Amino acid sequence: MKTAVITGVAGQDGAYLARLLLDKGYQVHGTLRPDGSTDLWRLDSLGLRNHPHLHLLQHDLCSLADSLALMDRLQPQEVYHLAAQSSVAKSFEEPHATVNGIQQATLNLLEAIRQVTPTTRFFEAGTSEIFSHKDSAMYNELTALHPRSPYGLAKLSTYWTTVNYRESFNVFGSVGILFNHESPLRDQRFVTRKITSAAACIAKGQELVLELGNLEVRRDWGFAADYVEGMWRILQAKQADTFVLATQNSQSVRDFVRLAFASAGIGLAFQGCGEQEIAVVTDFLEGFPDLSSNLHTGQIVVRVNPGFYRPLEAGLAVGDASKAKLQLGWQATTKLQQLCQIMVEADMARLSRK
Ligand code: NAP
Ligand code: F7E
Repeated sequence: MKTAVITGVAGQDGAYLARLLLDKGYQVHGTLRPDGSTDLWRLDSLGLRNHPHLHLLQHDLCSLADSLALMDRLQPQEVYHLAAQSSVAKSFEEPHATVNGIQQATLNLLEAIRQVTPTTRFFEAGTSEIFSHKDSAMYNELTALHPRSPYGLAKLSTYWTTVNYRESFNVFGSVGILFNHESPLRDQRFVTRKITSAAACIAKGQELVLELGNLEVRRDWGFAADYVEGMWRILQAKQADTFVLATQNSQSVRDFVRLAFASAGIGLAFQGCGEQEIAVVTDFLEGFPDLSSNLHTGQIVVRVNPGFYRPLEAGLAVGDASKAKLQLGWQATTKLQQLCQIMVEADMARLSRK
């Protein structure tokens, strides 16, 4: 039976990865914040909190001593380092804490592996935010790096730290350059879940206007459950390496809004442009419960709020995951429309349970 550590096990990816590894027969040790403030709702919703092979422990990622002790006690074969302040928007508000926290955590874990368990395989959750996102090219493992947010800057540093420990110290350190991946377990501060939860509330008759920032930006959005499979495959490879995980398709935030509301049975039309843009209800789609008593055609359900604009926007993101397909046999299988449907249905079900 293999032993794995997942840092940030209570996050979106942590929960899905824990389920994957437990299903594969691993003993999983999942780290939580040291102050006991972590909400375990995602582990609960996957029915994992009391799994006999899932062991939760508080861990201070900023302490090298804690990471040394962790490796010494558990002697894990694999470490999946997922814990991070993962919001790009928040990183513009708290650049120092974001950069410092992300850099220290990766360095401490790699140093603990180097000193204590040098054969442990290490996965670093890298990000497409290390790319500039300024042109229309597809981004792959060879693309020049140019982060445009404090979060991207921090992850650029952890990318190079992992590569450096691989090259200098022969640690099996691999990086997944992960494009956006979403799910019903996504926090609502991220735009997809913000949209799907609002679409569900509006369909249920709540009077709400969804306020969003830039509707033009395009993202390569996949399903988190597909991406954790990619993380596991990255650590099963013969050699440590770097892999892009992406769907190879991009859609705009506006497209995502349309798909999400359609998944709730609501047809929309966008009107106006820039800060004046709004979306109104045009019709109710067939195959859904009658929504006409909850909302009416012409009702404004989306408007732009420039307060959600970012100081610097990573405008376009499309990943080229052909290396992962060729070498790992991995590809994203869930289409965006399917993903929207999964997320909206989960949000509707949550509202029905309240
Ligand atoms: P997430 O849902 O925000 O989960 C992050 C986890 O890290 C949470 O459990 C959080 O704990 C924990 N954490 C945050 N700051 C911490 C700290 N200072 N000390 C200890 N724990 C801390 O993020 P995710 O979507 O699962 O992403 C997993 C990893 O992949 C992250 O490193 C992220 O940067 C990276 N990534 C994600 C995406 C994506 O689209 N999802 C794309 C590229 C890269 P609390 O629950 O207590 O806050
Ligand atoms: O924004 C735009 C916003 O916050 C997506 C993280 O997992 O993926 C994620 O970072 C886009 C941005 O994710 C709103 O300007 C418009 O262009 O959902 P997001 P993100 O910044 O792409 C990367 C790959 C990671 O590594 C990160 O960890 O949507 N947008 N209006 C909005 N975004 C938010 N949050 N809220 C809005 O109202």
